[in-house]
Amino acid sequence: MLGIHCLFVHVLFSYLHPSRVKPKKPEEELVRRRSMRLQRVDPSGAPLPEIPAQPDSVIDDYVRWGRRKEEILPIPDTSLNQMILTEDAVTKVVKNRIYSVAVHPSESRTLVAAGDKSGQIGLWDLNSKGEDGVYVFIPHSQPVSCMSFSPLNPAHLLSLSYDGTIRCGDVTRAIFEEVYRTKEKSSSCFDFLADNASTLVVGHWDGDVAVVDKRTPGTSSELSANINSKTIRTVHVHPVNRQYFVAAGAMNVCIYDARYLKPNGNKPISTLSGHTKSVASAYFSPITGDKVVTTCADDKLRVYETSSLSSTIPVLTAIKHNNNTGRWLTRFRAIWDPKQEDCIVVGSMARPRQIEVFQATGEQLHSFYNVDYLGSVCSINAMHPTKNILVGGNSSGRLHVFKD
Ligand SMILES: *[C@@H]1O[C@H](CO)[C@@H](O)[C@H](O)[C@H]1NC(C)=O
Ligand SMILES: *[C@@H]1O[C@H](CO)[C@@H](O)[C@H](O)[C@H]1NC(C)=O
Ligand SMILES: CC(=O)N[C@H]1CO[C@H](CO)[C@@H](O)[C@@H]1O
Repeated sequence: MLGIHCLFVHVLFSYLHPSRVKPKKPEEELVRRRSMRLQRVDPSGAPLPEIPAQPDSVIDDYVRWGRRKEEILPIPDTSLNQMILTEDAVTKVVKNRIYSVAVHPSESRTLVAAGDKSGQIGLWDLNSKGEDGVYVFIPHSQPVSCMSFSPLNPAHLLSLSYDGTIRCGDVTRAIFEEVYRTKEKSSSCFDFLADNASTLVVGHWDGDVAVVDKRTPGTSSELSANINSKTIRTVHVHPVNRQYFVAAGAMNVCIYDARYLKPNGNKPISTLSGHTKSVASAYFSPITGDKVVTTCADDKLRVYETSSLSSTIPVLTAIKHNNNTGRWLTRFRAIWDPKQEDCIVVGSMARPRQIEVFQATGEQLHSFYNVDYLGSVCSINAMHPTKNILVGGNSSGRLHVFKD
């Protein structure tokens, strides 16, 4: 009924074996190549010693991309109270400020990724002890602002960078293939248009969007469309009606139909009105897409009702939220818990340092904090699609993982 999206994929996720990758000098890691092999480095950038080759350990993993309808959590969700942060769930995974995080959908292993300001991607396997579980790659030369594991192949991590490229990293082989490259532009965000990840919509800082088909040869887009926005910070595809995407940028947040995009003169289907400063993000609610949450520099999170798309959609709820992260911290982006329809998760300036959870009505449901192990603002957060796992990234490369 609600278009609840659950795809059951049996995968053989052959375990990371970086020792098989020949080390290369950092100078060789030039972005120009279509495909790159990368060495293992520690988060400060220094190469790690080779570890002896080991037989591939193959994990028969069970990956799901969403909960079954009967598993969707009731509201309010009390399982949030069971999620805690322990000392061993805080680690530095990348060198610099975190711009993006992603959680691998595996239900048997906890595997999280962070992308940083310098172009590093750190992958952390929490089932390995301490820093042994951290793998760092440098597939980009500028901030990695958007990442997602591929729904088609869970060993693939797609990453987008301000350097204008999207790469598809096979993390088991440390090969990062270029799937998209813009000409003289900088990209900000992407999302999968087709739910099998064959096509993508990509946002650019100059206000254009591109549609990319991974199946066509080369690394250019099928279409580049000017959508009359000064800039685009996020694009996000409707979870059910996948032709719709919401683009957020300057002060405008608009919904478009990807089927009718053309190079110029595009008109939005809907405009989400009321923002008075720049918008950091806009995301559809995960199961029905009936709501959108935005994060704006006017100190408000706004929730919109998008079950029917009229040309102007007024604010349903505005939630006061201090956005003043200042210059040195990444801006907040409120996300939805993918396991439920009505649960907004966002970093916070409040003390003790915490990650806040709101209902779409504005009521605060919960806050994640731990005075011993969470001592900083987590600007960028992500949640596991089926398990109780929340990852918060801070502005010096550290991840904090709350779980039950
Ligand atoms: C992915 O989806 C597209 C559009 O829905 C379809 O044309 C294509 O055949 C699919 N590809 C795979 C590998 O399933
Ligand atoms: C990130 O977190 C670590 C550990 O919690 C902390 O030591 C560091 O100061 C934090 N960085 C920032 C920029 O807050
Ligand atoms: C209303 C308000 O104080 N908004 C602030 C949100 O954060 C940005 C910087 O991160 C400030 O410039 C705004 O003044």
